[in-house]
Amino acid sequence: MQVSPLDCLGCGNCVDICPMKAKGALTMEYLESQMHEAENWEYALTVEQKDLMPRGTVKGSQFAQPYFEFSGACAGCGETPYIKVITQLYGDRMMIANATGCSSIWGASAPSLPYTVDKNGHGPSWANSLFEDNAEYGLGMAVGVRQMRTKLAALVEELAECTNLDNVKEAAKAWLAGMDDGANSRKESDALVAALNAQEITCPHCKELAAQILEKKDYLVKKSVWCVGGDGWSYDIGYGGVDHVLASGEDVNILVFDTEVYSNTGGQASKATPAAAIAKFAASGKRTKKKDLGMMAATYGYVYVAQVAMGADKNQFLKAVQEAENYHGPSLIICYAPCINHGLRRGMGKTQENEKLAVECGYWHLYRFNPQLKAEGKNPFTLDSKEPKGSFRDFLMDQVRYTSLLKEFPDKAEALFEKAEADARDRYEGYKKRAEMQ
Ligand SMILES: Cc1ncc(C[n+]2csc(CCOP(=O)(O)OP(=O)(O)O)c2C)c(N)n1
Repeated sequence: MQVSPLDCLGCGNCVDICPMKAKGALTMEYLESQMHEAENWEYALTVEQKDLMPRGTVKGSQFAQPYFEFSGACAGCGETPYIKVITQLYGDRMMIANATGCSSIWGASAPSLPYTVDKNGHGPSWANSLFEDNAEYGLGMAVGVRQMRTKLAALVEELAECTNLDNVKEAAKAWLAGMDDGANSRKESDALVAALNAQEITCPHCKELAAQILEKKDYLVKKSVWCVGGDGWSYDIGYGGVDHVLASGEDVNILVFDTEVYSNTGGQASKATPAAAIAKFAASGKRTKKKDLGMMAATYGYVYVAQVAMGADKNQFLKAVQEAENYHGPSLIICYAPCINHGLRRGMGKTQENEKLAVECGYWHLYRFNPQLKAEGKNPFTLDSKEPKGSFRDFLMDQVRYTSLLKEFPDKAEALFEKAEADARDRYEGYKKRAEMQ
């Protein structure tokens, strides 16, 4: 692992949460004194990347190449770390539909794009669509890919039956058996392409089939389709589309960066804004409860749902991402994302810690709803948050979006703070009951 000092935004989160912090493994230093690290960075780019540990683990994922680098996000942004890790797991076969919002801006800071490729030229495909139809845009990608792969499967099956070349037959059968297995489909696709290219196929029918398969070879690899965006998109303006895609049953992953406001346009209230928070259009503090998007989606029963906060529990986040991706149906992952709009008193170098505190005091909850467990006769709902401890009020008082309520509307503040805490407690109690159901 190597840091690129010339690209570092200087937020300091890495130092703040480094497990070897006490030993001084990472420290913040002035750039001028770190130019040797820039040389090390150049060298690191020449070293072949290898999976030193299983990629699905917190440590192992960090040895994998990110397909997302040097974004145009604010220093300490709570959104970008989530997508960076997801690209480390699936970047070489990801397709991303991005709703307009901060994520479409840091995701395409023209003229440079943070989504990148590996030495084979593989990387995520990315495009931005409208606020009001981004989930449908991603669904279109998934349906298009499904059509292409269904056609490919028919061609490969026909080839496997017709050919009398053993290695072509074997490669075709292996691909068919594992075509929906994301982790192995690259290997089997490469093997099939190599077999088709290496062999002198003489049978005219097989020749024709091989040509058609090679023409569509980009679709041999199982794709990982992601619709991403903020809470303004998913809870509000694009909600109809999100709901439609979740209901469709298609293999699409929806990732929500929940900053609890419309961040990119300056912090307007959304249905994800909790009671008492000050936001535009809620200048005297939001009066109503935060919408529980996750539980609404869970009512379908066949949608994978998770609520995560990387800074609180990296393992739970990674587990949720892998369960969602492996689930051959719709998935929704809601990520808590601290933002400059929150006015964190301790600064944007503490956003990861802020996620941890949010979960500890019961402001944000971690859970997973996995329909596959239901099929096994188990409770599909797992509550990953512990019983809240620590002061909910202290958590609020560390953020300008709440303290400004106290300053500007002292007569209303107390009741709204109490409501915010009661709302969060209510959610937690509901989750607890759900988790205890047999
Ligand atoms: C239909 C529509 N209304 C308004 C806008 C203007 N707009 C662009 S980005 C944005 C805010 C996005 O907020 P959110 O989805 O929460 O994402 P964040 O910026 O917080 O990541 C708005 C209102 C738009 N693009 N489309």
